[in-house]
Amino acid sequence: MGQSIPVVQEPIEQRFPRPSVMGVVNVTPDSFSDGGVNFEPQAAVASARRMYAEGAAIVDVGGESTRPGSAGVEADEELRRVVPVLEGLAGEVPVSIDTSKAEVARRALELGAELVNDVTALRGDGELAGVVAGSGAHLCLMHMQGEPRTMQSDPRYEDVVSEVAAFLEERLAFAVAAGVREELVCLDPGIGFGKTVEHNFELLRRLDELTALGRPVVIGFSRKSSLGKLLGDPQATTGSVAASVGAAVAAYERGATILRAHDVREHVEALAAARAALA
Ligand code: HH2
Repeated sequence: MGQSIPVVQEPIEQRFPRPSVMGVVNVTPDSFSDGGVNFEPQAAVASARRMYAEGAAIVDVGGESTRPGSAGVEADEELRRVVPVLEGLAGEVPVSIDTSKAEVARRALELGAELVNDVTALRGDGELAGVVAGSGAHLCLMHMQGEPRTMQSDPRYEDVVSEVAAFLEERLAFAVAAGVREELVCLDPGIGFGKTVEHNFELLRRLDELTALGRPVVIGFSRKSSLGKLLGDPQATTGSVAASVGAAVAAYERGATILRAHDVREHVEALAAARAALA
């Protein structure tokens, strides 16, 4: 397999002005809110093109669900899912690859992906840090307590915000020590990854403690079950579009830079209004 050509990327702050929307395209049969919708490559490519036309700054393509309870897929299967989509978007739509696997990231970067979004924050695959550093790509480091199979069984923290902040600070230092330029890294508290409804909202309420780490913050509250639970359904597995938009606007006002969302048009429009009010 060939090497991806290192490109000189702009710092995250320049490439993704506040607020920027990251569209979500899950090429999976089982993602928690859009599973199956974009499983066919043509459908995924069409969704990604639409999201870009609707104002997404980048589209996050993933071939493995990390929903609560999921077991994960092998690299071969993940590649089989995402490669046709990346080929269909190459040179046309800016792409981020949602993966924890070095092999998948390497291929995606060869096909033009500009950001690696790793929900394990470089803890999952020992080779991923080197792949990202060597490519000069942007990197998103996300917090998760436990692993997807069990993470929602009984998440506990002494103080969720300071623990997430300490974790992200440590993973940022790890990435930089591995050769990733700090200005290319953004940080994500991992809404719903080993967290209760209260933990998730505490993270939004005290988002300034995460922006204080000095890196742009990504928030992915879109359609997450905490929103459905907040609105009164204790068994909810998803949340509404309206609640997602509300959470994204609140996150933006509290300092988030990139909002990861399935319903791009609604988020872009709401954030444009919020931005005008804040400017
Ligand atoms: N959430 C999901 C997946 N990847 N990456 C970042 N950086 N932040 C997030 O909050 C985040 C993420 C889960 O959502 P989704 O992709 O819609 O579902 P699934 O993991 O079931 O495919």
